[in-house]
Amino acid sequence: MNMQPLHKHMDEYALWKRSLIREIMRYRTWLARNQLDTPELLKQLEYSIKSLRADHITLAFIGEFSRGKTELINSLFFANVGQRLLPSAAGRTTMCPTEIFFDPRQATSSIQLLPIETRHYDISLTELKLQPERWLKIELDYSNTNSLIHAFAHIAQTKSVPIEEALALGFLPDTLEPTEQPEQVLIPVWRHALINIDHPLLRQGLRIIDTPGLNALGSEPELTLSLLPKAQAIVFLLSAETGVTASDMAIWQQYVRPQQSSLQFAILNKIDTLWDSLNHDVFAELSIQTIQAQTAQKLGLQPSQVLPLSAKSALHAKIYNDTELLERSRIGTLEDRLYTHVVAQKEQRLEHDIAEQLCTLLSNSQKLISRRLQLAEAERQQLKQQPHNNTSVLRDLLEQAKIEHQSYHRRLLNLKSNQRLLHRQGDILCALMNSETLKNSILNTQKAFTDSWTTLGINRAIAGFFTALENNLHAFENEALMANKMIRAVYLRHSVEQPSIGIEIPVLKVKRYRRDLNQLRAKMDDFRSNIKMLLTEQHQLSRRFFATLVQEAISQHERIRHDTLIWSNSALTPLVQQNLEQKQLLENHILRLKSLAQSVHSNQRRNQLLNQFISDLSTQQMQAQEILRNIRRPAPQRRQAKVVQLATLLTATGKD
Ligand SMILES: Nc1nc2c(ncn2[C@@H]2O[C@H](COP(=O)(O)OP(=O)(O)O)[C@@H](O)[C@H]2O)c(=O)[nH]1
Ligand SMILES: [Mg+2]
Repeated sequence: MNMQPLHKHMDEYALWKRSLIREIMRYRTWLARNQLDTPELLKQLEYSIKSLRADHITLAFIGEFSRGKTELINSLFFANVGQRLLPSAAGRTTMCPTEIFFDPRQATSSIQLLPIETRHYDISLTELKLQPERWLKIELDYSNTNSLIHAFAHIAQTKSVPIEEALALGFLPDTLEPTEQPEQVLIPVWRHALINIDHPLLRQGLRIIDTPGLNALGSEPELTLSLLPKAQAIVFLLSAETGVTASDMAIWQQYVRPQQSSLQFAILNKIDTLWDSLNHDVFAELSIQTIQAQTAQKLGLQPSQVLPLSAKSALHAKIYNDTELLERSRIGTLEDRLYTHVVAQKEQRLEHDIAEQLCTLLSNSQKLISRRLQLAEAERQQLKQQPHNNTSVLRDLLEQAKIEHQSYHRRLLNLKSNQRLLHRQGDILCALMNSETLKNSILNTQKAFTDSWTTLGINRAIAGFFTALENNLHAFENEALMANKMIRAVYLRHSVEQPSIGIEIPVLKVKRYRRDLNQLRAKMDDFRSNIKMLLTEQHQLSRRFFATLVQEAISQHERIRHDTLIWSNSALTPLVQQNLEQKQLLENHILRLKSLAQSVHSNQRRNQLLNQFISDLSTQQMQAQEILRNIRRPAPQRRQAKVVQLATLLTATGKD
């Protein structure tokens, strides 16, 4: 098994992304030098660079309090601090959801804290993140570990308030922690924490979400509805000490399982408590295996999907460089899985979204240059064979080139009008995802909410809202069908005219939107079936609905509009680009033939000019070849898989 630490892999991943960005920039320069840099293509390349730069890997840690989530985060990522960085102790420590990341745009490291009282306003967390004045900001001094630890201690702050106030803030009655005073309960001081620190792994694009237990998941629905779905992986923690309790099960079923788009890992933490009670290694191993199997069965997983480990021993082992203990903690297995599953999935997505598309564009440019080179080579041969009659040969070649040039010119004009049609269709599609339409339907629902005095009325309002969303998506799908028909027809026509095109037809993919909407429907149905239980106060119910499910509908709309806009601007780019490149090169070719044909040139001078041109073309081609080769280089993980394969092959051959 590959036991290399996670940060090494993240380094490789980040390096690979950076090399892709570098190659895109080189390609941009190459295009400019060859006068092939069209605004559409430049926009597309800019977008690729931006998405590579903004790429993140988000890991969310979920589980009941005291399962060791924070300890695991400390041991996976912050052991280099030499101490326990994030507060972790017996009982409840992490009181608010905490996002840890590095934002290079901010001048200093900081921790930002959102007061719990903001729950009184009808503002979603997403919006609050855009209002820095509502957060308490504490600057962090990264060189001083103690001051860091002191600042992080804020995450654990609690205060005592009357029960009614806790309920008004949205806490569910059965999750409240009593205090010594009657009628008073403990609640977190902060609602959410954002930690921005400069740390090698975070710098490479890793984001971590630490969560408190069930109480926060239940009272901060936006967390489950908008923050968790953005995570590539959810690490669900259990403790070998307690096994799978009822509240562990509730978290697993309500919050982890439904996040189908992310990878899920179930961790059986604190296996060191089994070492203590059973000194003999064989017994300890057996009892770990037994709990692992039981846990897997309860969660409906394969035993191999439950990873036993000890976060505490791992942290200790890393701080004190104890390799034996590190091995025993089994943290390596999790690091390995995070790498082989999470990073690999990301790599594949980037390869598919960015690298493949670039390869198509580049290999087209390259093919074209090869053909021009062949042409020039043929000219040179002709000139060599007919040294006395070369002006008429050149004139023939010139005629041929002009005819070819005409045909590209016509195709480009055609494409331009297709592009106008496509933009119009794109406008129609975007108009369907217009925020005004959605806003109206939200206002209607809001009114229906306030006007209804019964569960039934609210139920109807929600159903009505969903129907409006569904009708809208239906209309969108119909329009998308038409747009895709058009794109297919254009591409097919061009591939008949130029069989060498070999470009995958970029249709607008709409299936995923239906899937997203179906997931939203499931959540809304859930919400509706829980209304009776939740109907403590209508205002709160409504606030919860609008801050979460409606917010999600809004972001789905935004995502669709964003995708559609990009699509309608870029769907024809490969075709336009290809024709434009052909036309451009023919123009250069014509100019050159004209100048060669001028009678002032001696044969020798003609040969010189032609040689010069052939050598220029070869250089350009070599450069394009090199960029292409670099972009084609497999992502680190695929590369490694190849090396392993090769090594196995070599050993096998060696044995024969
Ligand atoms: N024995 C043992 N204790 C652990 C382990 N991981 C965490 N703990 C302890 O469990 C308590 C709760 O840990 P914490 O990380 O705060 O849990 P969280 O609430 O899930 O974030 C702390 O006292 C930790 O030291 C472990 O692997 N073994
Ligand atoms: Mg914690």
